Amino acid sequence: MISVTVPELGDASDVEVIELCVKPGDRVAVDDPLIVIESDKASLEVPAPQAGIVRALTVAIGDRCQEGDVIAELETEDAAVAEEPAAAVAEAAPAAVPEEAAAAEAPEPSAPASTAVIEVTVPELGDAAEVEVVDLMVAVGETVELDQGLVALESDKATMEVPAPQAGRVLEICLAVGDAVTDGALVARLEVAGAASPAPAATEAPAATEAPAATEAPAAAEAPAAPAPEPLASPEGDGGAVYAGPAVRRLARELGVTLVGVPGSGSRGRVTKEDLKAHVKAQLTAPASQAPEGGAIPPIPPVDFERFGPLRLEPISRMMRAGAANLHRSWLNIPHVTQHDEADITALEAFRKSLKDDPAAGGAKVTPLAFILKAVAGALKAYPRVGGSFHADGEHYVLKDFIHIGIAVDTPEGLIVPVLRDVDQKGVLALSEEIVSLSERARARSLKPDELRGGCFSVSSLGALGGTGFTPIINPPEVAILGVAKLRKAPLWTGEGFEPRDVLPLSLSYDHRAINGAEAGRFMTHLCHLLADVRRLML
Ligand code: CAO
Repeated sequence: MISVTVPELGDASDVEVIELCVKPGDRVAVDDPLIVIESDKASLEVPAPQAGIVRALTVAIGDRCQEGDVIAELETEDAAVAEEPAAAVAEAAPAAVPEEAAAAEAPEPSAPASTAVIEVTVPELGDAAEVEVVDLMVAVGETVELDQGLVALESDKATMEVPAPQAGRVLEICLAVGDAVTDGALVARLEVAGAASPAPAATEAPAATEAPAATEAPAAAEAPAAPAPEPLASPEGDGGAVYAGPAVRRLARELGVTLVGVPGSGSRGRVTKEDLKAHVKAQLTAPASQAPEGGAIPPIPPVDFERFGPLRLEPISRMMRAGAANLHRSWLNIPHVTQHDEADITALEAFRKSLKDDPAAGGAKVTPLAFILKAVAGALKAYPRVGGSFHADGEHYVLKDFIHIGIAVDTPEGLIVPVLRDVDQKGVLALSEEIVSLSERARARSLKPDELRGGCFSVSSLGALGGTGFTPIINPPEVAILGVAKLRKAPLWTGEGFEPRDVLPLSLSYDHRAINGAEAGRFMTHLCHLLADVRRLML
């Protein structure tokens, strides 16, 4: 029989038991989680140091405990072995300790031979005296790359991330969501490769690496504290925003199941092994029962890409993940239809080019997009349903007495859609300046939350890049979006002959539940009409 104790807790003196993963009488394998404990910074599972039978749990949910407190009594599979002094076991039967267990239980070499601990602080905040911590983007124990965001801060003017100044491992996060901080406040401590650190972790490391894993294992079994706390909510891979422990993640990997979408029944929505098994069971049985209705979306089976050649893994940014979820939601919920048309913008282009030398334009960068937004505002005034939304009550349609239009901006982190307000009330020059300002700030990730909501309609312009047309995906709760492709010279029939004209391909994707084909057709005809004669934009 061995006593399982609370592992080393780093800075946390006191943790709360938030979940019991086993009950007395349960048979557990090595590394199976026994309980889950949580400090204010991280959560971790206390694993079974050896395979065996749980004889007693000595804590209950809500209990607070400290490093070294006994949490369970475990009758190991080989009780005789367990009763031997740790060192003797190691000498007598080093091979009896499974390699995996040895690795898991040996005190983790908490620092490579040459490491340093660095402190990351809040950088210069400009004119903002104080900012609020709005997101912790990493967890204790996580490996981070150079420039990876650690925390997100928000003032009343902007949001910003504090990046990792070096690649390394997060030892401590020193802030909590909701904290108000100023320049120089300590954000986190990172263990990084480099000069030997005076931190105790670094000095202990060589001893840990020199000691053979098998010799360490039984000793570790008495104090299963050794593994570094693995964050339950890891931002990597499939389990991005999923709250699940390492054992569940391991099982998910073994089964080839993504944890996203697995409903968690544990404390605070944590996904347990039982949840995962139930999910797999449901997935296996669902196609048979749902196939005739065609309601189930067959999952794309996971592929072991390594079989086909060498790989590199690139982290998916938070923005890209959020964008992917929005696009998927839209694609699955909205019956999209796309109406294509072409606008003759020869006169518009002549006028736009003339603005380059016009002192009235003040040297502003004026692209076709500003005119397109102005024309869309005119078309939305004439066809307000296109700028409307379904009401959440399912019984009304919302018609808006304002015209706010989003523009899709391509950034290195992913697509983002800032919104220009009251487009119908602004001139082309003001809109041009706003497009430049919003797209620059979108790429610098300094848009305010309010600048990202409230749109009635979106425009996605790939005109600068090329292409003859594409079908954009609607940005809900909006019901329509305009895709703009590259302007080209084309011969157009004037009634008397062909003339070279500037032709702009446009594609309107619309929600067919909200807008019928005739209305979409009329909207596009009106839009093209407005673009063909810029004078009409003044009306
Ligand atoms: N046809 C031909 N040329 C075009 C054009 C069009 N439809 N639209 C713009 N251009 C020209 C501009 O006039 C400019 O050239 P000049 O400087 O000589 O005038 C050049 O292309 C570059 O324009 P831009 O991209 O800097 O500016 P913009 O106002 O057209 O677009 C913005 C701004 C933010 C929308 C754009 O930078 C962007 O991010 N586009 C990508 C949007 C996207 O990814 N959509 C896909 C979403 S679905 O996945």
